Amino acid sequence: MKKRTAKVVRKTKETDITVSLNLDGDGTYRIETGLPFFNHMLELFSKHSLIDLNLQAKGDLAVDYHHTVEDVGLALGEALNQALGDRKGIGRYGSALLPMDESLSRVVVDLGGRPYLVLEMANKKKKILDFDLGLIHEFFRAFVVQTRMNLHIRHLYGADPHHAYESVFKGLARALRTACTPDPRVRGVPSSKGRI
Ligand SMILES: [Mn+2]
Repeated sequence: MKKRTAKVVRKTKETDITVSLNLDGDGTYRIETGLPFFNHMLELFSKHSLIDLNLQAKGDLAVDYHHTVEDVGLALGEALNQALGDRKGIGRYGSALLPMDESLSRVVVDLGGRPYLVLEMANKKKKILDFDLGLIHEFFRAFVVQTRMNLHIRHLYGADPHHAYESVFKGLARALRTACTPDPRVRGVPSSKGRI
């Protein structure tokens, strides 16, 4: 099979980001964004998607965490889009119901090329330490646009914000793992239109 890897370097006045990934990996990661909670979420994502991920981001964290989180979403999405190539032979769809203690999330993915995000969190907590959880919305928005994916995330219930977001990121990992995996019965692009 053709290698499904990508490397993206994204450098602006606000952030300097390098992402390398291997879609057909075993979930090996090296992640440093300068934001421990965000690192933790991306590490879970790599581990459970089995996507090898090396992500190094240096951003203007002294201004705000916003630029770094959003730009990591852009760079990661761009890398995923590149690694998926022409998307021939993939399953295209994937979904997961993922629990983390008292939390449950439902995550549904379509790699059909049309960017869309629905994100609804039953957990309304705004912060974990000094990390504004609203930034996760910015991350996913950037991510779906660059990946060209439709992503529906619904955190159904659960009081602890750490568990809530952990179930979301693990759910994304599992759903994406299914959607990216080649299906030997799929010939060409998995769309009746003939292109994605
Ligand atoms: Mn944790």
